Amino acid sequence: MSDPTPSTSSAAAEAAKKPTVIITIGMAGSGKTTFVQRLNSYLNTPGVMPSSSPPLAPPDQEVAETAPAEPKGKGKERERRPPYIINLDPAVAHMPYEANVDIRDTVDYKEVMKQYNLGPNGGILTALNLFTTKFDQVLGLMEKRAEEVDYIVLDTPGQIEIFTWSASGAIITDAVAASFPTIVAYIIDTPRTTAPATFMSNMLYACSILYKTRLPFLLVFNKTDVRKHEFAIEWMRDFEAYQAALASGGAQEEEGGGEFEDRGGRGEATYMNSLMNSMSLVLDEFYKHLNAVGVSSLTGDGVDDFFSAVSRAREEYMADYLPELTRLQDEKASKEQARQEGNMDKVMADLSLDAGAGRRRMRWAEEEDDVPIEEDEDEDPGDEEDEDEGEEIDLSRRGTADGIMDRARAAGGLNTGPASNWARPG
Ligand SMILES: Nc1nc2c(ncn2[C@@H]2O[C@H](COP(=O)(O)OP(=O)(O)OP(=O)(O)O)[C@@H](O)[C@H]2O)c(=O)[nH]1
Ligand SMILES: [Mg+2]
Repeated sequence: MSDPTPSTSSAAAEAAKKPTVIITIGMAGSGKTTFVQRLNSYLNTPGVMPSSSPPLAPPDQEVAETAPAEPKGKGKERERRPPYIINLDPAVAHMPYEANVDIRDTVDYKEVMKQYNLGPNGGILTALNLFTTKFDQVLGLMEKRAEEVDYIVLDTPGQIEIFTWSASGAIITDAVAASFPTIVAYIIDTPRTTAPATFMSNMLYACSILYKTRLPFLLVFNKTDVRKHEFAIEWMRDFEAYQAALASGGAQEEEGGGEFEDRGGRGEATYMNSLMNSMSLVLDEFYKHLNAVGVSSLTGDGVDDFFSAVSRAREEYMADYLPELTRLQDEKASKEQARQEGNMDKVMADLSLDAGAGRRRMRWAEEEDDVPIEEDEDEDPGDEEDEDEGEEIDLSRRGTADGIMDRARAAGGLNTGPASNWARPG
């Protein structure tokens, strides 16, 4: 990380006063909406917020390096305050919380489907795109409420790719992250990720979102009331444990297996197994940068841990993301300034050229009875081959106005009537 510059420290001071934005992302049915409702009910219940003690992170993670002793900018014993909730899912049928901003109030995705002749996913995507065109207003509302809330929570559409791989998702994420300390909470359906292959595809997705957004990232293993998430923590901590589970095929047998069948049979080295083996080695590095918590959105178990992890992720935003953002903004501003100065230089150069050309034209005009001449069209008036294009021009014979007029007349481009008046170039 670079040394703090004045703009970095002023941006940090500004950001320290702002609420934390939590963007919930996850596969369809992972429990995003229920999770948002759980956060809502937790923050609406009188009590104090937990401190930023280490959450259930993979044990080999060097927590001390990324976690400062206490969160800055906010008191240690913070009272809970109701969050500000934004629903970005136009297709949600039942919403257990009352959103402060609801995309459904702005766009009706079923109407969008009809008007644009789209299927459900296309309709949701287009509805989100339409809403994004107004997102500056949402940002304005968030800024307005910034003093009164500690958390702004975003619920995203069911189909994960609608938010994570669409232009509107990127615009919303970048806009929010540029204005507020922002973290991504990646919700995982724990009981449905017990198969090593499903676990891996979920982790790959998480990895792609982490590297795309570069925001502080929290893995939230949801539905721990149904299945504890310890197995996942162990797989993240120890790739050999993951590979052993893969080899035994044990996890795939639970709850009907995952999305991928172990087609080679128990323990047999299939292509899928060898791919998963390699991926587990690749993802080992990725896991080191992650915080993971187990939560039950149904019972509320683990929500304290989640908020502790959020405090730490906020610090991460301030320490890593914000200086980088400020640096990029400064870089962009100085590039823009350089571009404008370059344009100005070009304009000045053009002006001086024009001034020179103007003087030259004036001289010629005096010599040639005030008839302006284009250099490459001027030839000897007496020459038979005058009309041929591309012939060499003898400037020394540039001569009388008559000659010029003859040539122009011969070329058929000159109105030689009494009112003839050539437009002057430049
Ligand atoms: N047992 C259990 N069920 C949960 C939990 N969280 C969510 N569910 C259930 O999981 C289902 C899906 O939950 P939602 O909150 O709608 O999931 P979502 O990710 O918002 O779904 P989409 O927006 O449609 O993708 C519902 O039946 C919830 O009741 C949990 O912690 N425990
Ligand atoms: Mg939902």
